[in-house]
Amino acid sequence: MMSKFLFGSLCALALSTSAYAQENGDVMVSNAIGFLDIPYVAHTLDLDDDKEELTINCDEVDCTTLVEYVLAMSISPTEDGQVAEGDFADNLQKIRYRDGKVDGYTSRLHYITDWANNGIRNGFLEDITEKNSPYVKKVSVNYMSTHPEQYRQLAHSAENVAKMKEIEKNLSQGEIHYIPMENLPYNGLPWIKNGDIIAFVTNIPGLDVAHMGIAFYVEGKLSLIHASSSSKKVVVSRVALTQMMKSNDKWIGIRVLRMKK
Ligand code: 2YP
Repeated sequence: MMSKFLFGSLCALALSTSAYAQENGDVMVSNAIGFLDIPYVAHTLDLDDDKEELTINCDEVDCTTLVEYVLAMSISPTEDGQVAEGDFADNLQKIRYRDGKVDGYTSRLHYITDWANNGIRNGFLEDITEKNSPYVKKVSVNYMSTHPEQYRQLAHSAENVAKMKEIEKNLSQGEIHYIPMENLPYNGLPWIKNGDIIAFVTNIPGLDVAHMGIAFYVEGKLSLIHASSSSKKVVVSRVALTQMMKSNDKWIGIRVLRMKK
């Protein structure tokens, strides 16, 4: 497995602390808390535009890489309080790449619909929303192929753009269950648990999800541990999730995914 280990100090530390929590959700929350105050840095996976490799950089995260590192730590087996580096990397590769295979830029799961489908197909995620919400939304994604200038590996590669178009076409056949913002009570819903993965469904044309984080109840209200581009670091949201959503007109609802071990 070709991989670039930027195995920051934090990965190592977090790998040694995740064992003490019991429930899956607790493991997710305890690993996420280990990232608090870590700087928000976008595009940490796009440093090298001609070689796609597994990159591990727990010292600079965006909303998606934070969730990926926390999930990879949480589904990895532990032995007397330690998660083995190799297991972490193997699981991260399964989470980030289609069926765990690194095969160029487009094998990375860029759209969260693709990322979620992959996790469900490979048995480490379940879609909790599907079981609890009747609201569905058609998937319609073309953001990356229509904004290639925003992606280094697309801006200069007609081949990659063509591959992304194919992926977008396949993803746009489906629909997803979600909870519209107006149906999400202030304190959350009883079936959303600590440690669940929250994906913010968006009305941005051609995009499915615009942000991600980890559910965390603070004094009984559903909040979020997330890599915040406005706070420029990983934080626990100061306000409830519903309040966060009211302040962003690009977010129209949420999907809830749960890790399965
Ligand atoms: C993803 O964006 C990228 C992946 O290419 C990248 O932009 C897209 C469709 N995918 O590998 C991954 C990790 O860097 O990020 C995320 C982005 O959220 C940012 C990172 C954030 O809020 O911190 C995922 O897609 C999750 O929500 C969207 C959002 N992208 C855009 O809004 C264009």
